[in-house]
Amino acid sequence: MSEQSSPELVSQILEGNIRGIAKAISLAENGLATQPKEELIDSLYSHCGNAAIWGITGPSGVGKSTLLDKMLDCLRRDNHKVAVIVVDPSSPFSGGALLGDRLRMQRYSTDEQVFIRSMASRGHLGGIAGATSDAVKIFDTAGYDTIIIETIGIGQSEIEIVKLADVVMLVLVPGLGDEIQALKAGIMEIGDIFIINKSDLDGADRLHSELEYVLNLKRENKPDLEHPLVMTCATNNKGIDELYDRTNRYLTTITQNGILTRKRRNHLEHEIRVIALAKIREKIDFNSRLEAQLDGWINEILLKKASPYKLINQKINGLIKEMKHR
Ligand SMILES: Nc1nc2c(ncn2[C@@H]2O[C@H](COP(=O)(O)OP(=O)(O)OP(=O)(O)O)[C@@H](O)[C@H]2O)c(=O)[nH]1
Ligand SMILES: [Mg+2]
Repeated sequence: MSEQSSPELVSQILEGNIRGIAKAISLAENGLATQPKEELIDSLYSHCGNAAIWGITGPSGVGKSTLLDKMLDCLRRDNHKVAVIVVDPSSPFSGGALLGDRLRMQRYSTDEQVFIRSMASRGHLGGIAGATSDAVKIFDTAGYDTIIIETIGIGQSEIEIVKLADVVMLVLVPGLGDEIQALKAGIMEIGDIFIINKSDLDGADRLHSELEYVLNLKRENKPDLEHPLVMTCATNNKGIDELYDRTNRYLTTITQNGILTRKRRNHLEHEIRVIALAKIREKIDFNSRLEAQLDGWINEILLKKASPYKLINQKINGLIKEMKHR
């Protein structure tokens, strides 16, 4: 590391030093100085594994941050030290006014036991999920016992991010229309705890029965878990205690019945795959080589000098051979 040695930064993180943590997270987020970042994360690794990791996801504006703000009351009441990471995979910028507004947890900005941080995706080897995973390790090492990841949206990258979590909360609201129809198919897979927020709005009861129907199928298929559905009105503090209790109960259950161990193993497997594939791609510098050759490939196929599969197989094998000689 240029101006600060890695061991120095590691001990700052272990002490819970706020500036050290912020610096380490920027390093993880940028992912530019790859070697110092990898060294840093490797030296934190043995200290990790103590924090409970919560994920909260759902379409934009459903009240995720407002819910988190209220959950922070419960967590602080129970003396937890909490880190919140707000991720917007669609935005290349972090910390801007928009995201600042999205945090909605300003009440805790002076509480030293609460660290709220937004993150964006800038060229991390494992994508934004990789950067988030590194940030989790940093907070875990720094003694935050509860780490919450909020991600906006319900696309593939958001799901990748919440997959890091021990427990995933999926927030929905009445009036999502087609969005909810599209979600239903995947709903079984995304969440552990389902939340209908804005229960003060029309249509909450109907959404509740629709989701109960889908969840009952899930409960039949996976009877070892409850798959709770909680109605909340975050702005009026309704349902927050129940949500908090259900979350804790879920975590206790999966700790006791071994599901948590399995989940974390799966998460690690996924992480290894993503990083290994990214490293291979980086090693053969696949993208730039492809870019350099692509025009030629297209021409050969267009002029019917080569058939597509045959040409692609040949060229890829060529690239792999080149890699072996490097
Ligand atoms: N009526 C009603 N409004 C709510 C409720 N919860 C949150 N809101 C409002 O919904 C708006 C969006 O809330 P946020 O907490 O920022 O939602 P979010 O899901 O974090 O939004 P993004 O991070 O932008 O995706 C705010 O104006 C909240 O005051 C609720 O239970 N009922
Ligand atoms: Mg938000």
